Amino acid sequence: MTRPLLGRRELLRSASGLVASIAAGRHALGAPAPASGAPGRPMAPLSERAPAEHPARALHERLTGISATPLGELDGTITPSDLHFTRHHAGIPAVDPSRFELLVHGLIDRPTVFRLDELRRLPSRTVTCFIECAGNGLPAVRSAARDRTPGDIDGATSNSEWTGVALRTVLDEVGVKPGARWLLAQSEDAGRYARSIPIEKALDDALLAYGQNGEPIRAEQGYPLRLVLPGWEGSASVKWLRRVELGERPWLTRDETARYSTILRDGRVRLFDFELGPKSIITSPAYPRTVDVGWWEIRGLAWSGAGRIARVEISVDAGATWQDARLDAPVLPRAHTRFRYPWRWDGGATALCSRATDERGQVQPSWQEFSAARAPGNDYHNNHVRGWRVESDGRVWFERG
Ligand SMILES: Nc1nc2c(c(=O)[nH]1)N[C@H]1C(S)=C(S)[C@@H](COP(=O)(O)O)O[C@H]1N2
Ligand SMILES: [Mo]
Repeated sequence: MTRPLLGRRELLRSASGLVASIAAGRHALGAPAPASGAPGRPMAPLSERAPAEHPARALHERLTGISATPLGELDGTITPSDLHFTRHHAGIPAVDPSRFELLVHGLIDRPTVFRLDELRRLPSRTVTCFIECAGNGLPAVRSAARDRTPGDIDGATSNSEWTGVALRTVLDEVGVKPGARWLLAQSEDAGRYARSIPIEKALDDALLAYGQNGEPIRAEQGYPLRLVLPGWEGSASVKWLRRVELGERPWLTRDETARYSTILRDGRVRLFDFELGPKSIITSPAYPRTVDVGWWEIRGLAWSGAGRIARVEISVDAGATWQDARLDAPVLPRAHTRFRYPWRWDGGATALCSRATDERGQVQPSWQEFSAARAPGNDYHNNHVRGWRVESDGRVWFERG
């Protein structure tokens, strides 16, 4: 390696110093070749990605399955809408917005049908939050395969700006009767997907969302209307919403009993285990990229269903010692948070890991702690520390922890 190495302080002082140093190591310095001077192409009503960029979701089972966000190819915190992961159990229904109706009934004073334009007239709000599948990270639990990208491991989480009407506003309109403790949110997809939601969450921050990152929700995300329950397992955020019923007890639908229970090692089962724990993953450097000797910025995402991320620690020596990463502001509650940590690779074999703590003081468990608490084969809400093994030849492999 002929590249000049920067000191840590220099790197921290000057990001452009790093760029200059890398450039100087690889190329002779000189003015860039002049552009041709010919005008570029004209624009179109819709813009496109730069021709050299091809980020894409990995598809697993096309009819009922998951498409995964390519976390290792993205910067910042907002997931581009066409790269938002998708999970569905019965395909993506085509819902005609002009014929759309939301029925609200049950233990309420005024059973009501809302058209989409009526919902859009109600006071609205915008919230940035992640949606994460309860089974996210399942590949890491089920196999020890090392050739996994960040998206392969944890790509069933995405972060968007959602706009809509607070479910509380709609419930105030229809008048909830005393005694209503739960509500059923049902979809109009082919499986009539339905979940029971406690009234406390419905009255707290539940959103009936019609907007995603500034435009109507994508068909795959539940167009024209979905439930968004910030911080809760994605499976409870019912898409293609059709019906809300208020009642005294949960309905125990197939979609909440055949799946989504947490089975503990001591044999007990947690039903309605909604909130997701603190979690993080280093998105770079990560498989399939390689590293060479010198300075790198370790980058990753952290999030928690309990609120804000308070701290992310990084270990560059396989968990022996930990240092705090820098968190990008603003740190939003129940939203992806970007962390960064400068790392100088000296060429030795090691492993990189990240560990998140949320504002409630919950810490991401180790693989040993996590797997000791769970019944074997129970993959839901797995948030144990993930690692990346760095070999002395510069190759980087996923490591479960
Ligand atoms: N109607 C309906 N809503 C649904 C589902 C479904 O199959 N049908 N899947 C759930 C699951 S398991 C998850 S993880 C989230 C995923 O939301 P997304 O596809 O917008 O990422 O939607 C939830 N809402
Ligand atoms: Mo899910």
